[in-house]
Amino acid sequence: MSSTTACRVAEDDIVRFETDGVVCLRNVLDEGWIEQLRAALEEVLAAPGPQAKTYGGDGTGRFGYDTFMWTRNEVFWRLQAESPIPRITAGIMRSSVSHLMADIAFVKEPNTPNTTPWHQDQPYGWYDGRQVCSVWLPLDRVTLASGALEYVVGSHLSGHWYRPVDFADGKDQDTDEFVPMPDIDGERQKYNIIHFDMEPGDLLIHDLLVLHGSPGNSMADRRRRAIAFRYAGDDARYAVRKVGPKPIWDPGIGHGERFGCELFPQVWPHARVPRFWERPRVTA
Ligand SMILES: O=C(O)CCC(=O)C(=O)O
Repeated sequence: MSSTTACRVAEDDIVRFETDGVVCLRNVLDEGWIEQLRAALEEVLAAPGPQAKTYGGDGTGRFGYDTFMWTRNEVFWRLQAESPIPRITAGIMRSSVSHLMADIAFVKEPNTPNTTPWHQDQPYGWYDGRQVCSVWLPLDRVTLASGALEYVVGSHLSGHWYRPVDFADGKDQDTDEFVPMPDIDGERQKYNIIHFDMEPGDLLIHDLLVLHGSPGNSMADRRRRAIAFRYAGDDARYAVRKVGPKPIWDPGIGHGERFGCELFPQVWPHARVPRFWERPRVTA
């Protein structure tokens, strides 16, 4: 398996990530990776994990979600061990290491009206620090009509952490930890909103505090399969939040501790991990 671009990240791309909160890298993964990931994703969808969810599905498409797939399916792990992605994330974060925090599938089947509400990722996530990022990797051609991600340019620098939003109803989760989400769709003209049309093999890398969301998939004949990966670098620490998603099992580290444990492994420079997919474990 080879990449079609060099693994090193151009300074211009790092600066774009730092100023806009998002950068699109073109043609990073070759067709071999995409085919393997498509097949692996079908296996995961057919045998959903303990935190899988489905939104919609009442005769109008389906928005499917699953996570920690690398613990069950070796292809998701091999992407970390053999593709250029982990090294790129360390470069983008200007970090000497990259730790994998989670992988997440976001699948919008044809004719899925469900939007992804505007949100930031970090208030949902178990990571504090500024050397953090997400990679979003589509397995189909993506346009706004099929559910491309939209971003509020520079919003990661606002200084605000917004309340996590429930993907099912778009409502803020009530917590005193964060401030309420602004009504971005109600005042779109106030914001600098961008999106990227993408091909399989392209990567979107975003700061975990940038505001983003996506429309439904209005295409009748095209799926919108995407996988996201969260990474943390040198300054990141494990965070236990009052609300929002939790890791798939107890990682065995406490609030404020460094990453690098079995559930949040170091992926750059490469390190060995327990082969969880060979001995599935029972989760709560
Ligand atoms: O694919 C989507 O619609 C949502 C992706 C997303 O919000 C994320 O990766 O943080």
